Amino acid sequence: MQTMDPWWKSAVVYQIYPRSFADADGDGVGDLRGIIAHLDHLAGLGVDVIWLSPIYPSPQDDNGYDISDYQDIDPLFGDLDVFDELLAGVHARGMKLVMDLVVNHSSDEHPWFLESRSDKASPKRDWYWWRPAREGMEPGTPGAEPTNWTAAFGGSAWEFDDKTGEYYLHLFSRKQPDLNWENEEVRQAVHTMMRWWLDRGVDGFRMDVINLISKDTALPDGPVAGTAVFPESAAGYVNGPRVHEFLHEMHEEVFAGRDAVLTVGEMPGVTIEEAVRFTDPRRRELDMVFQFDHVWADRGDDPWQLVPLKLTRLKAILGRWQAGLAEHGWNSLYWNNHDQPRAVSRYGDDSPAHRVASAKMLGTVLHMHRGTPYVYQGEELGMTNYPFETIADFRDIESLGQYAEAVERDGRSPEEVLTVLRARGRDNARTPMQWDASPHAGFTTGRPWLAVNPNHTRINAAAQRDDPDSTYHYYRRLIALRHTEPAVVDGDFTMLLPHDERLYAFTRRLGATELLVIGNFTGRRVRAEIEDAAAWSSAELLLTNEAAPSADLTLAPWQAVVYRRTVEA
Ligand code: TEU
Repeated sequence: MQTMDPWWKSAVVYQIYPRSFADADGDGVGDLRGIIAHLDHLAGLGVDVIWLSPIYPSPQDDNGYDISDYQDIDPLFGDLDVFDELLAGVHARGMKLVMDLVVNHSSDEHPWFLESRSDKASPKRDWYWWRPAREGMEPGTPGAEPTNWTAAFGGSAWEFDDKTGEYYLHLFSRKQPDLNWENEEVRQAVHTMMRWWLDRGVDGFRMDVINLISKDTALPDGPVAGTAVFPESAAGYVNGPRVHEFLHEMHEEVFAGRDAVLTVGEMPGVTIEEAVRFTDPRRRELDMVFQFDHVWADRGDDPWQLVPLKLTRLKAILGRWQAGLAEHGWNSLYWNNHDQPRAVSRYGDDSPAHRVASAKMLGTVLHMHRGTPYVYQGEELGMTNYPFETIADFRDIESLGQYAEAVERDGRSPEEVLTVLRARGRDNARTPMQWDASPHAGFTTGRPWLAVNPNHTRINAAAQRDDPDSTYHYYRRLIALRHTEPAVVDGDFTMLLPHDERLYAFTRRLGATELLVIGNFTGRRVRAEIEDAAAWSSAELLLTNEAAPSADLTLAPWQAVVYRRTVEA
């Protein structure tokens, strides 16, 4: 069937975290030549788009999410010539390349901020958020910050600057001052920079925390979050008053006439209603957004308490997003990224008995939803969380900041805090890619910046490429299914068994084609009590990670099945 769909509806995106992907020059940090050397791994997997986490010049306070020059490459990763080579290599293999756009904030070492900070009368003063101390308070003393907002990595979101006696706003680290999007010159500078990258040949942008760019200019105090964990409903800057206007303007200024690009906005705290507005094509803002509801579903009121994730909760959340964006807009689908623990360790079972089956099951369930799936590097190998022992094993500014606050300031026990960081910390996703069984997993010949997971001797790309039953080859088939079966792309979504704590089941329907997808989220055999079970069990089995189920649709531990049948139109 011929559809008018944009190309990215049938695409699969692969996220590379360059620092941890492959190191070609032996300094222990991944680089662009390392990526070039492994492009065939990605082409072989069949992905359509590669998204690169930031590679721009940066003091690396937050691993590149603090940018000091938007139009160059950090020497750590290469230079613009190597970048052009990478881009050509990606395009030659029929794939596209999407850059990370981090413009809610810059680095405090960006020339814009240096100028802004230098003088209250600087022409760039207003490019950032400068404010005096709270009225009647002594500048620089505790409680004198202009608002009670907390930064995502700990402490106040306001940093006092001696030089001019005022505070600047930073929703993340103090080395990531927030840009002032109210200022038209800021917006124009960002648009110009974006056009420069598109003219160079890049195929789109993943936009970092883009729903935080519009602040309520009254800067009201917010509900006190009380912790370093990003406050979900923070007043004043989440989905702020002008965010739609700014993104529409960006669309007109940057993307008009460039139909082949992909735009995806990362949006902590976005609601379904807002997401529809951001992604309804008639509004000309973004193609899709990353929402956080499902990755925050195991977060309690007390951030140092691990809340077990109920499958019914996960299904309710993702089912709501499927229904909410069914008519207008489009979903991004992801289990993990560079900020989240490894999917198989969080939602599956990473023990030797069940790791492979549960990794494949998770991939199946995610990719069969309606939306554009994102694969995070190593997910296609079933890579797991890392066995962190002490806080000294972590490098992430967020984990270190949270630990300092919880243990040193609030007096929590180190073990209590470490238990949560082991399960949820961002460094789980950032350990080096496991290419082979050699020392340092083939990631580097030097000393890796973050330890390689000791399980790389068992879990690595080389072994999986040679094994047709591997997670890697299963992902290949899964990705191919999206490219060949239109119902995966365009079919309606209907959730089944919403109250079942063991099975994730749904159908997809397009014209006369109906797909049934079931994932067993347990290590036990479970019978799927769905209508038509017997009929379905004799339908065409498009994909499964285990032997075909019996006629009563009893699934093996962590089994996934995708059936297809033709129904009366
Ligand atoms: O993340 C924004 C965000 O809200 C979370 O994913 C964040 O990591 C949070 O602290 C999780 O607990 C984006 C980037 O993906 C992240 O790597 C950056 O650190 C952050 O923005 C700042 O640029």
